[in-house]
Amino acid sequence: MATQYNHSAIEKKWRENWEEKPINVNDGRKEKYYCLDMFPYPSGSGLHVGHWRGYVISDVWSRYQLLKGKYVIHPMGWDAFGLPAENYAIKMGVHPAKSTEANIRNIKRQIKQIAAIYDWDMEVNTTDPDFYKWTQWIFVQMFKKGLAYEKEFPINWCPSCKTGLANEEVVNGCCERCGTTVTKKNLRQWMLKITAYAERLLNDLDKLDWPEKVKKMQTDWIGKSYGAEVDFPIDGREEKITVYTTRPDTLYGATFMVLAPEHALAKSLATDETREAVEKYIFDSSMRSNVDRMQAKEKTGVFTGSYAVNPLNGAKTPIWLSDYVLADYGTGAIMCVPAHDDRDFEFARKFGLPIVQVIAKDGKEIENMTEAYTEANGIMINSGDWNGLESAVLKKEAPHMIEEKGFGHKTVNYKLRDWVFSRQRYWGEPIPIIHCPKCGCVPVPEDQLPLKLPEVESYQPTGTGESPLAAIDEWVNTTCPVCGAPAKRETNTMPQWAGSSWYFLRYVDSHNKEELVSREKADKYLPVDMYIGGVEHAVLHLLYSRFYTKFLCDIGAIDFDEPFKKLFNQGMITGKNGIKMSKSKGNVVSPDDLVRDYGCDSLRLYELFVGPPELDAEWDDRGIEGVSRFLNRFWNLVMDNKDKDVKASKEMIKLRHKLVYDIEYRFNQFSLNTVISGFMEYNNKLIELARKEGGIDRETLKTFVILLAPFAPHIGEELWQQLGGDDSVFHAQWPECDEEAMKDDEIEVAVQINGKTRAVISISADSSKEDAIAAGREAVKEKLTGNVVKEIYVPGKIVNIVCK
Ligand code: ANZ
Ligand code: ZN
Repeated sequence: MATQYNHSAIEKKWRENWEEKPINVNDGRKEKYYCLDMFPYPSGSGLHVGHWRGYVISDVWSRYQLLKGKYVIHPMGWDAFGLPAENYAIKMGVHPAKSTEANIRNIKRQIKQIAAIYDWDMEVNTTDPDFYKWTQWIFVQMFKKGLAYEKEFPINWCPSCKTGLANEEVVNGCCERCGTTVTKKNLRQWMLKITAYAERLLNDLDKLDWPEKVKKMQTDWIGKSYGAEVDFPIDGREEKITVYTTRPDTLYGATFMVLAPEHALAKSLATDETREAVEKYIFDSSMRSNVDRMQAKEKTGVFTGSYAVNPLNGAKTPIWLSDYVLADYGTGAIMCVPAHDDRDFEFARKFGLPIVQVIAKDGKEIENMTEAYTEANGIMINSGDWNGLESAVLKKEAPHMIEEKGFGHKTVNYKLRDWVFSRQRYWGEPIPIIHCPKCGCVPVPEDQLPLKLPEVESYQPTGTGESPLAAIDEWVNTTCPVCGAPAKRETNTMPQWAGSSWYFLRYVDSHNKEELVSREKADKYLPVDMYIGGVEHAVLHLLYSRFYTKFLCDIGAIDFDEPFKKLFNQGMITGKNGIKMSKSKGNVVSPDDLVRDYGCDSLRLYELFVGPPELDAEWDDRGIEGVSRFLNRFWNLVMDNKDKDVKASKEMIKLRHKLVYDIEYRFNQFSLNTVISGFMEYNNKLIELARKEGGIDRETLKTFVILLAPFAPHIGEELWQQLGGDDSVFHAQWPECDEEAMKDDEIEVAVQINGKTRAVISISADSSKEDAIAAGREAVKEKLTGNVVKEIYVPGKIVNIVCK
């Protein structure tokens, strides 16, 4: 027997080899393939086996493209601004740049253990001034186009992180980072007008080869709906209240109105009797977050004392305030149709308001309504001249009718809000704006970018809604770039998403001092062909990146408007019983020991073997034994046969082509776990055939080694060399499958009925008994009389059907 498989020696040897002479991914190749990982936040706790999975998937896919002859772009970098580094700084007094640097060093060491073909020359770090210069530059371009603007309004506020949050960062009413209940605070904010792109962000989803689930999440997040704005005059006053409704067909059923407590008219609608209650209600609601308000178990509200007039029938409807109506959706005011809307029904029941049914199934009114009739199909009743119309038809026509009658107009609404883009924290990109008393907001001139983060004494946010930067007088006080007058710098910083919204563009030209990315390189290497990462980024990062890309396309910086052609979401690796791996639960499995004991190649295979890559999987260390045993057996197979110099039999050639076909098919289906089990099956088949034929030809061995190499690159290179391959196995040709060669041989079989030959059929040589009998019956089905009592197959010779 040849030498034993020694993973440590082999892996060490090939690491050193690749370090010295990196695998060339470019030599003269024409077609590019950009395969991108979602870049990590360099946290202090390092990588666990769950992080490995995504990186192994992307590396396997990249190496496959390389073997298919493409020029592969496969970069890695660091999303390094953000709260954890800053919170650590507050606690330990270490500058976030210092701890970030140490974390990057550690994670980079761990990532290198995976042996992925990252091009480290492309590496980016969002906290590097040479990088964030361009993050700031993009902001300035948006400012110039009116897409970055200032606004004072109640924002989501995390009292623990002491910072404002985007809607996307609030999960079930709590801060996404620390879990504290989010409240409201009135603050001057920088906003990005992502809503200007709502329609394109929605429509262009069609162009993308993304999981339907993610597309649906983005569609829902953008939330387009059609409806009408209807004006209700206020009884006895000049002003009108405009409501937004998707159901103008129910206008006759509007028995009261509800305004958001923040509505501009809310306070003024109060009368002497109601003023105190109204003001208290407005104050109380200001303390609650949107999500909290939407999910509240019990509806609350207060009557203003004023009435509005239904423009259709002149009915006087009481005006209430309630915080189930959101200030920043539609017009912040609604007409309430309790008979046909659940929330309105609940509110009407609680406060004893009238309920009038206007849509009826089969035209019959419900006697005792116990819940809203929310179906849109039925016949109109109690609706004046609309009576008898079909509600589905009316729903479509009502907006036009309202427009014609002159008390409203049709509208389209989006749930998508503009993006709250300022944070009152230290560890982020300074917003490059100067506030001049004469000129207003003036962007920092582009030749003065990057505007670097200054040193501070305390990283603690002030808690007054100002960032720690506000405490540095020398930095804050400056002069206006336009008029030279004394002026002040903006002290807010950008959210963590700023750098990750465009980093993928920078990789392909990461050293460029003049431009964000040269047009030449952008045209040649972008956009991303395959993006691999967790599904948790379905709306946040992936929506922001699409927005940035569209903007940069609009200003001519790049020539495409979707960043990621294809998206793959890998499932999570969990601890036992599906529990998320975390330090606090003590169930984190570190890759380090597994690499030491079994080798990198075994761990790579096992990461894929645990289950379909798109599904979550429970980790069990013991499973790695199985793949490690396979690598050993494969090693022995190649080493035992490499020098035998046998000629491939017909059967061997067939097996080789079947192997190529099966592996490639599964690979292209992204069914990576079944690729690994395929390797195991074919390894066994080869062992068996080799025993029968006295050996395996070199081409078959080489073919298998190439197929395996993307998954287990060290053993791939070593066996390739052992088989006499010069150069790297990754410069070999991906094997082609010849479907003709794969076909099974045909043999002739006689079909008999009660021992008499009635037909001769030709079937594949390795047909099963069932297949042979089925084919035989089919061939003689017209000659069969009576009941079949028995069927016999003499392999390769006869099918005999016994009838009575
Ligand atoms: C009358 C009506 C009758 C409604 C009915 C619904 C059913 P989407 O589809 O999500 O856009 N609405 C409007 N503005 C609101 C706000 N700021 N806060 C809370 N609710 C608001 O929902 C639109 C519907 O939600 C609107 O249509 C309005 O209630 C309510 F049988 O008007 B509807
Ligand atoms: Zn000025």
